[in-house]
Amino acid sequence: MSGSRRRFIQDTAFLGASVLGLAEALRGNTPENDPQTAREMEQGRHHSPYGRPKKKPAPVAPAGPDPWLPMLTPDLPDLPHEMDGAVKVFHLVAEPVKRKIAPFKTMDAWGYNGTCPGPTIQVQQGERVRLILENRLPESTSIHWHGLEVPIEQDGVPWISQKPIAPGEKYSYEFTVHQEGTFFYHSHGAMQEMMGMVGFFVAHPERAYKPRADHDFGVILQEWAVLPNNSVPNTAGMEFNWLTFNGVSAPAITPMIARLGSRVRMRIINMGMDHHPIHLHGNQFVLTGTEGGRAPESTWYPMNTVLVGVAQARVVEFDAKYPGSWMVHCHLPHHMMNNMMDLLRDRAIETASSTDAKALSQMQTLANSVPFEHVHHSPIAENANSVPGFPQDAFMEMGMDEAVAKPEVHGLPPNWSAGMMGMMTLVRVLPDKEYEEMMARIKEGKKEQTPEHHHES
Ligand SMILES: [Cu+2]
Repeated sequence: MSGSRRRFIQDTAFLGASVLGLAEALRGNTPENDPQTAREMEQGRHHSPYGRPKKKPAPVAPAGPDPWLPMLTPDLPDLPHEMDGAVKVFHLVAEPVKRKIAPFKTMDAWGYNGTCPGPTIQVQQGERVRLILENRLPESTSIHWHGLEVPIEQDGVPWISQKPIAPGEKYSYEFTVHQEGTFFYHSHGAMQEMMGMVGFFVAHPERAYKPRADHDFGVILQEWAVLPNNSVPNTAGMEFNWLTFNGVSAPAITPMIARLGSRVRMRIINMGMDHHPIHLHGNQFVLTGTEGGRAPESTWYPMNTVLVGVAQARVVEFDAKYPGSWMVHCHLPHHMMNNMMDLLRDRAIETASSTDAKALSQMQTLANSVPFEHVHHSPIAENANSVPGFPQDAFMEMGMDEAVAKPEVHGLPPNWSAGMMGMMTLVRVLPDKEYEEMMARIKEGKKEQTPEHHHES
């Protein structure tokens, strides 16, 4: 870069900072009473519109990073860590995993540390991390830190930045997280990705985002092609019949619980073959971040459907002003169903000849294999079979409240589960008293539960 060009860029940066400084002064937010700005000034990163300050600003105690609000990933655990000096050390185990995605469907997927997707990693901007990967898969693997700016030798691409990690081997990644935002970790093998090898890597900001959120939830979008009577996803298939949030299909997905009047953040990441328009009922949200970090507030505008493309992260926030159990779901019609292929099979062969009795017996057959006693579906007309196009949604909905019961669904109306399939969950906005009761119920429920653990070996 030529000297004059560099100077031009410096001057431009100077001008930008000056305008910013002026705006701050006009708002009464002078650099002197803003500790962060004062510190920046001390470090020479901030330029006053009136030149350098005459007297040095009063020394500011080195403020530590802000405390952060942990993100909750429904139906997935967090990955614990230990400290080695100032380094946060995480242990990841890549391995085959049995994942129960619905009361009547368990998949043989691949994941990390007994879950699929893998456990959530949470760190704070500025921290140094060491991530030790043990490969218990029958083939080589590696981990890519999606969106993180790491040295090339930490990038996790086999043969380009490292040797593949052979079965039985361990490999250590180490880097400093200088960014904030919503990132992923995932295998860099395409088929391994489709077997489920992905997880959240959240870097909380050194300085808290404004406005602060009271709840922070994470959702991983995945899709699976599982042929009838199979448990292993067809990773080359494009006909997806199981759609999951955090590795579970509705109605088995655990609802998100928020306090009325709070600010709710949702981080959604997508590891699949399709883009998913994620829609929130009854509220507007703003897009506050992407896979690249926080978006400036000047870019926020109201919306209620956010398209989460493959490999993208979308972070939205809203004020929970309205009590109720509000749906959050992918709006692609075929992504609001479970095991679509199987259910459509009969109808494809016998168009418009399904009877109520036949449908009930089919549903009961399935119900018998899972722990619930009754099947419920919406009423149909007496002449239903004489109407071209019938059935459409009839017989697709199946209540299974008992099979998916958990504290977070307490108080939902009977047969609530019949209306929920595929990529679909609820944000339950509860007034103070109900919220407190719910939290107590969840705490109690956690105590009763024996931890679910599915190690293959
Ligand atoms: Cu979708």
